[in-house]
Amino acid sequence: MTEQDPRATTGGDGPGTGLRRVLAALAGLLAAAVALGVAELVAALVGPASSPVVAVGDAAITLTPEPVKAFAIRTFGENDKIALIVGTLIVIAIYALVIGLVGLRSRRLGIAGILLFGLVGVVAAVTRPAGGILYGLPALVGALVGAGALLALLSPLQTPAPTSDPSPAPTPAPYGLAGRLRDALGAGDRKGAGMDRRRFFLTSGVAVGVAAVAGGGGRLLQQRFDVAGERGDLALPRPASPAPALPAGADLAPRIEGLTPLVTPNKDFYRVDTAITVPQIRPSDYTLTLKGKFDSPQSYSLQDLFDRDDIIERDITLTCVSNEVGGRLAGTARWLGVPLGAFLRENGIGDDSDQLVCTSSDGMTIGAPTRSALEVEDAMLAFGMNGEPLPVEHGFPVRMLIPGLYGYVSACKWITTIDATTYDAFDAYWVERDWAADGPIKVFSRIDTPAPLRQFPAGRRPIAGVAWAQTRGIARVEVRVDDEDWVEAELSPEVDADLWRQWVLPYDFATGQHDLTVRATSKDGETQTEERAAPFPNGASGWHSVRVITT
Ligand SMILES: Nc1nc2c(c(=O)[nH]1)N[C@H]1C(S)=C(S)[C@@H](COP(=O)(O)O)O[C@H]1N2
Ligand SMILES: [Mo]
Repeated sequence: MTEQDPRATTGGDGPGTGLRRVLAALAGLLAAAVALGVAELVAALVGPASSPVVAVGDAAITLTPEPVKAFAIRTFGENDKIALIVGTLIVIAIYALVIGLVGLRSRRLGIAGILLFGLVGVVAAVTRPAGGILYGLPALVGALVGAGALLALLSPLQTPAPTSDPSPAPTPAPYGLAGRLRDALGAGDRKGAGMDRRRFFLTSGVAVGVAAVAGGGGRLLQQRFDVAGERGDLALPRPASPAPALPAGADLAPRIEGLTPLVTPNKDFYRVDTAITVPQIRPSDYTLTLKGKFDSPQSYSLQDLFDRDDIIERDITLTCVSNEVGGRLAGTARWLGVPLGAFLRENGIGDDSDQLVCTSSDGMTIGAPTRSALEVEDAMLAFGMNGEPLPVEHGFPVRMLIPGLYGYVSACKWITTIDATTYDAFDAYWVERDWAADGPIKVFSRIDTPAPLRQFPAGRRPIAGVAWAQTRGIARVEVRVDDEDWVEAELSPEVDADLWRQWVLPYDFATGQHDLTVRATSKDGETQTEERAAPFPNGASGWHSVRVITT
């Protein structure tokens, strides 16, 4: 901003100088911060999912076209939700700057802008599948307080300061911090500009304080919804049918650096879902409700499920349809739960149901084929994962698992309802977005080591990775280096057809650049196709290849 007499360019109350505009934009930003902070505080009363930032982000996920979503998952991976929140905040910040500028010209328009912003938050929150009318409260209260903050901040920009002292001496002491700030920013541009900078900065300070205390306090209070404590106190039942012991040497990973371990620790297990705030369900509040085509639909508490005498424990590999060739959206765990087929039969499921619509506490719907639920061995309603209650992000307290199907049609987390219905009657969430209604997994293999574009000295080193074809099992994995013949790799001992298998092939690397390619064959004789397909709409296909350089 160039120094000039502000009175030369504005007539006092007009939209004014560059500085006035900068401060007005700042006022918009601060008003938005106050609105969001207050909304977080109110959300602490209503529930974390009612926070407007979360609700808007959540609505954005629902409304975003699949290709954009796929791009986001590709680009940000499991940080996609953080990216979304940051993106939402950036959009809000830009909007807020504009609101401040608009507010300088017309307060009414500025207020309308903030209320519109609140309305978007209200609509997003109220229309969340798990939301009710109360969910609109945080955005509403936030917007009202934010509008007040905008008025309070704009007012000093449009009223001259009371001119008691015509030549303010730069004596810091009596002014305090605000005074010094004013002096620093106001050098050469005196009170006559028609604004009261001192009052603006004081009000700004208050706004920052309110935003920080309400926002920070709100986030803190929202933690009272956390169920980590209850989860920690939960004792899992013992399985009537424990997982078969792993054969000696079942896991090749300790021998081979960079190879995926046979069992994935919970903290490393991939996570894919649409939940920005992870649903928090108290074990004592949990009910699983059956509806639709059952003889006499019932409800079950967590204790009812724990008390059963047919609990199974199984090692199962779970994979995601969004996994790219070479991707890592797959994991293996030891799951504990109720055998699904027995449970459904005992409740008299009708043979006219071909789809189980599973609903989670946050309103997600996952449509699983009834037939697989009944017939696939080891399909279950799981409540234990690697010896612990399900981690909250992985569906606490109960989720479904059906080996051989991608998670989006089988693995409903935070499951609260199973509706025995038909494909004709209902399209579940992903199917509505044109993903395939059927989700059998494809035969898949991946090179874990050497990593792509690694440079290493020529000589012998293992090429290794994992391969899977759940329910069918892996019969063979072959590796090709450059244009040489396919060579069969050594497989880890087969534990169960529902588990992935590790494979390894020691290879003598000559100096130069090499392309390594892998392909797997299932026990029923299907060799992975070379034909590349993107994950949409029914899972990626194609051989995984990596290029390495030896020196
Ligand atoms: N409630 C709910 N369940 C869900 C999803 C979801 O978005 N919401 N995503 C599904 C998808 S696409 C996959 S691949 C698996 C992932 O399970 P994980 O996060 O435990 O690995 O959960 C499935 N269950
Ligand atoms: Mo998935």
